[in-house]
Amino acid sequence: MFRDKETFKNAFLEKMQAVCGKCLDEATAFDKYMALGGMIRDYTSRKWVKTNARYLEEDAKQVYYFSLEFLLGRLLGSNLLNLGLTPVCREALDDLGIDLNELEDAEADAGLGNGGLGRLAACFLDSMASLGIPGHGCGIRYRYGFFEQRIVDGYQVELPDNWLRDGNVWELRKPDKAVEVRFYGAVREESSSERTVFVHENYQAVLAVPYDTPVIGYGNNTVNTLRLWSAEAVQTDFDFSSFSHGDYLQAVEYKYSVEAISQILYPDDNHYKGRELRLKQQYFFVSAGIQSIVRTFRKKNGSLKQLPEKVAIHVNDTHPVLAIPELMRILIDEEGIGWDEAWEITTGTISYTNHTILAEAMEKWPKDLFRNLLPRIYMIIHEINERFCRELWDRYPGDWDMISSMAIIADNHIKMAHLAVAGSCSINGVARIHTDILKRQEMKNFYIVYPHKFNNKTNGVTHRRWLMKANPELAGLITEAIGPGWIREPAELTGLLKYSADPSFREQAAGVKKRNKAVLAGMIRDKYSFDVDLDSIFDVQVKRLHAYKRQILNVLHIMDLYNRLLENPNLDMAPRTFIFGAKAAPSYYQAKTTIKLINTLAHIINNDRRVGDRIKVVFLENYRVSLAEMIFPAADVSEQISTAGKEASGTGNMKFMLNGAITIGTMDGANIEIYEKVGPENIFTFGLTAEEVMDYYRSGGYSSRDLYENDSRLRLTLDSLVNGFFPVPADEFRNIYNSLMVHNDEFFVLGDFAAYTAAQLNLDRAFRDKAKWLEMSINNIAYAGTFSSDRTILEYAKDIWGARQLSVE
Ligand code: N85
Repeated sequence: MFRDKETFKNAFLEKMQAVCGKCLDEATAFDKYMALGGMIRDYTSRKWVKTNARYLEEDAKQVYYFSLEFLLGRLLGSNLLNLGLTPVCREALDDLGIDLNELEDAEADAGLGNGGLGRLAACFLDSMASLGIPGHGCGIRYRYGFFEQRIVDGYQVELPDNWLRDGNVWELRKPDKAVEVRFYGAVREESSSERTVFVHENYQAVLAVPYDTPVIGYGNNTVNTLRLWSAEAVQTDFDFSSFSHGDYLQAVEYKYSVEAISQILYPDDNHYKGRELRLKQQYFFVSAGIQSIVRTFRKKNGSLKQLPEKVAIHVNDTHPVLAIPELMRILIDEEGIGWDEAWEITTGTISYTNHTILAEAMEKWPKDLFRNLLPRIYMIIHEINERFCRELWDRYPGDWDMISSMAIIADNHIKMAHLAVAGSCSINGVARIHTDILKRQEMKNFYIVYPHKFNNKTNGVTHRRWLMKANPELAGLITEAIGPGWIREPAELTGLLKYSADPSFREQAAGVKKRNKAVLAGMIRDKYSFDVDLDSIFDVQVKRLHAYKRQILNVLHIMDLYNRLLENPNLDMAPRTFIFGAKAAPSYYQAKTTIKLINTLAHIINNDRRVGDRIKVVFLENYRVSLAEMIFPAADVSEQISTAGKEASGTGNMKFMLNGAITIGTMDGANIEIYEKVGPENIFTFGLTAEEVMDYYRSGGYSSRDLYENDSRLRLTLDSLVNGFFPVPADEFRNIYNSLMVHNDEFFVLGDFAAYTAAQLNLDRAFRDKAKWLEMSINNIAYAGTFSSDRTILEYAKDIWGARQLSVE
């Protein structure tokens, strides 16, 4: 259709007029983006309809990935890539004097997620479509995405992310597919001789309206669906009957309280807060999603008994776990199925992924709050718990400790992870060490009772967005060397191994890296008005700000290096540019102080002529998907320095590796599997192991004070947090100092300091051996194929979902 440049140009100009009512001369970059996006969406719609028709005709098993977060980023570039239209589009626009990159930059990021969990969901959508797996996303269409971060005087300031302000070309509103979701009220039981019927009364009804976004597969005609739900008042305008009764305010209040449900994304990462609105969000999209699945299923199939054969529902962490009681409710109350059969259908359909073992992220809802908001769902969970505990009692009579540790309702709370394991057919962790910790510690008793449910699915990232789109020059170089096979079979990247010793290939790879560094450096110059050295090590830590991720360890190393440089201006070292990007949860005080600390340190170092250009520190404002796409290709070093045992997997580590950066990291999460793939000669590992960390937690014996007393370098750096070294109010960084020194350093920053600085020295030496460094870098790319989300999704499809690949003509 758009295979040649002329047709593309004409179609674009026509769309331009139709969408914007303007000719090219008057159009802004955003107008042009909207026209191009609209054109691509129209082009996609035929494939979309065909894909759905094919799924129906084949009666193929459908996968629904339920997630409270989908961190998509921008869609124009990846849609063009997957449709194979990038070259023709670029040429056509060039002819018209338009720069495609500028149009891509006009698109707002869809930032409907916090971090790893939300981005994983987005990578999975891309892989499901690209592999031809009938898999769809289900979530919330937040009016405001993840906040925009500004740095003012070194502090984080949050601004609302009004991403829908100028419209969204990719979505289609489907009012005819709207469903009703019910909150509050009471349940009346009506018993007849045959059965008891439960009637939900005096509820508040909310209309869930779906917006569908196409998820385009790579070169395969498959277009799956991401369905995001928006909350609306049941009567679209004010309720005039109550208005006429003088209840004007009540009508307005109702409308706003309903719309609040899909208004904002909670900005908490790995931290749970028991807010009623969040519970409303969870039930809202889960109920809407399940109702819509059942409705679609019913059109084609008679009995819901076959649901597990035809549908797999996956819940991304515990946030959508109400899918379990909601499906039970529909089967029992609306379909008249008995409990046992309903339970078999439900547990056969639903599977669950755990993403964290941090205690503060474990969701548990106060019983009273829950029962008030969702009375019928509460009854069902109560019954699930009764039966579950009875079953445990039968198997482990008298073992109260075991049973109470596993109960779904205990201490006046509903424990969502327990409900998830009891009500699903599969529970998986996201990297080998994480799954092992789940089995051995966090979910030990559940593993004893249901060993067959537990399995590991090591995370992955889509190599299409994170290599082909983000780093087209490197992708081109790889294809030149080993052919294009790796694009469909990323494991074939190992073909690069024989090029890692090839001087000419190394030179070319070095050239690509340098040009990518120049692009990032150009952005830094434009935005922050200072220069960074392109020959310096670009040492990058980009991720959410969290104590367990230990940005502080990185900071202490920089402070120590700075001290050493001042002591010895001739210190033999490669110049370094330390780059940070991180958002802190708005209410996470210590995380916000850490941002101020990084910025204050950057200010001191970057303005100190004594260190000259040997070290620079940059904090990149507003870290997000589109910025990440500029950062990973330019990185030399990937900082993955969490306390061992705390980072479930990490996925940034994989994006860095895919772009030839070398990891300095702890034996944590997927770092371990990266280490096993690349071998000790291609990675810098250091620090306590997860076992050693556990031993300290169990048996004590850790003293940060002793480490401080015995290490003069460490003393020097730590003291400068509180001795007036920084030009800030006296106690500005006291809480950081106290967490390390007074509260005995929960995350073992001091304990790993010596090992970390030693690893950094090794890294510095390796970097200065250019040939060796390039060899390491190329080896990392070569081994990155395993960490493509295509590998991950094929494992989910085979082991958990029983879903098959299906080609669309
Ligand atoms: N987990 C993660 O991103 N978690 C959340 O975003 C999250 C938890 C949570 C709890 C990451 C309550 C409220 C909101 C919440 C892990 O930290 C990574 O190691 N948001 C892992 O790579 C990633 O999930 C993908 O599995």
